[in-house]
This record gives sequence, structure tokens and C-alpha cells, in this order.
Amino acid sequence: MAELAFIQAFLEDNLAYARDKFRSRTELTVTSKRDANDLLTEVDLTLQKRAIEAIEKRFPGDRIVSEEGDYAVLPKSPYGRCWVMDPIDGTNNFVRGLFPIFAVSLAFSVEGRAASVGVLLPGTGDLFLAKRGKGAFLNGKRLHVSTVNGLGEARVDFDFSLIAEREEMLTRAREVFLRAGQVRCYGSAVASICQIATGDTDGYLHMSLSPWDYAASQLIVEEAGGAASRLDGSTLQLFDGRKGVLITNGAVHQEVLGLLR
Ligand code: 2AM
Ligand code: CA
Repeated sequence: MAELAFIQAFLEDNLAYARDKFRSRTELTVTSKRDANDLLTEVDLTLQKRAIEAIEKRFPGDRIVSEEGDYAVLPKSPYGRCWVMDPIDGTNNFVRGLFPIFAVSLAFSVEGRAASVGVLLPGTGDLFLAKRGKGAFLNGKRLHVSTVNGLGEARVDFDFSLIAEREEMLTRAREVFLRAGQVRCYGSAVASICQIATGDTDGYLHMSLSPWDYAASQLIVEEAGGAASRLDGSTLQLFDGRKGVLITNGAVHQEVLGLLR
């Protein structure tokens, strides 16, 4: 429990900072990473630094994997005690202010499996917490995925992030795209995946997620009764280096897999 309580305290302690920086986002220092759409702000770096300092003080010796800089190195799976963080997921939304949909994600994993996790949506103040085998909770309330059981009624989030991966998404997910009841694209893997746990969305697809994009949100959905896999239906593992991810409410999972190419 120590890790879950630590995650909760860290996210709660940083809510005001993340929300205030979002409100004053026109004053942010913003740089780009791999391309002009892949942004980095002082807030990503500050949240990552704060988490690393807090983890090293409270759990010395634990490995830390996080999206920015030298910490974006994946251990060879399986690995013992390892923290996996995305200081801001949906940085582009954070900088330009879409709705606002962005998240802070922190997961504690053991032997390559998430054990205790948390996700904060600073825009709303929503805090998701989950512990393996103990359920997923939003602001203290137990979560359950939707009961939607046909793709024709399902809301599916196609996360078309990188320009270089659009063609692959269009090709592989074409039939899913044509048949899904409702199509969405929010630009924050973490926030989108958590919406499956609340029952507000039924599926999420991405061609190239990194572990910090799903480490916490995958367990939140699974503990709410949903399912996660690679795009070929194989097990989604934290550090296996493969790419595409499908997360659903479980009831539409096989139907989507059967339509993916
Ligand atoms: P990020 O905001 O932390 O970069 C956008 O559709 C989603 O894909 C976001 O969750 C984003 O995470 C993620 N993503 C993964 N790899 C990315 C990349 N190379 N460039 C931009 N977004 C990426
Ligand atoms: Ca990020």
C-alpha cells in the first residue's frame, strides 16, 4: 500500500502546480523534440524532476523510467521494482489548450507488471487510482467499464498521433474505423484510456505507444473490467519494445482484433 499512498500524495500535491501552469500556458517555455508536433515544456521537466527526487528519497534503489531525457531507457524485461512515469501525457493539448485533455501518469511495477498506479487529469482535478486485484477508483468511487458489446454501438478513440504512422493506422484499422459507432481522437493516450475505465469510451487504438503512455492507464482499465493487448492480440507487456496497443471494455475486444489487419 505504501506505493499507492505515495502515488496519490504525489499527484495530489502537484495538482495546483499543473493546473496553474495550464491556465498561464501562454507564458510557458516550449521546445520541440523529434518534430514540430512533439512538444516539451518546463512543466514536463519539473514534474519529472519532482517525482524522481521523491521516489529516490522514499524508495532508494528503485529503477525509474520516465519519458524525458536520460530516464527514457527501458529495462530488459522482466525487471524488479520499477517506476514508470509520463510527467505530462498530451503535451500538445496542454500547450494549445484543447478542452483541456492532458494527464500526469505514475505507475509502480514489479517484474514488468504494473502493481499500483495513479493518473491525474489536472484540467478537471480527477484522480484515478488502482492496485492490482483491488479495483480501480476515480475520486474514491469504484470504476466499471461499459456494457457496450458491439462495435456498431461503440465509441472508439483512434489516436492518430505521428504523421509517420497515419498510413499504418488507416491501413490496419480501416474496417474498425468504418464500423465503429462513434469515432474520436483526443491526443492523450493516458486520458483517453482512462475514459474506458469510467465507461465513457469503449476502445482505444494507437500504433506506437511507449510504456509510460499505458503503464498506469492499462491497469486502471483492467481493474475496471476491461482488456488490453497488442494489435495482434498478444499480451501487452510493459518493456517488450513492441509498439501498437489496443485497449477496450473487453466486450468489443475480439471483434476489433478480428477486423485489424
Ligand atoms: P505525449 O503527449 O506524452 O508525447 C498523442 O496522440 C498521444 O500519443 C499522446 O499520448 C502522446 O504522448 C503519444 N505519443 C507517443 N509517441 C509520440 C511521439 N513520438 N510524438 C507525439 N506523441 C506521441
Ligand atoms: Ca509526455
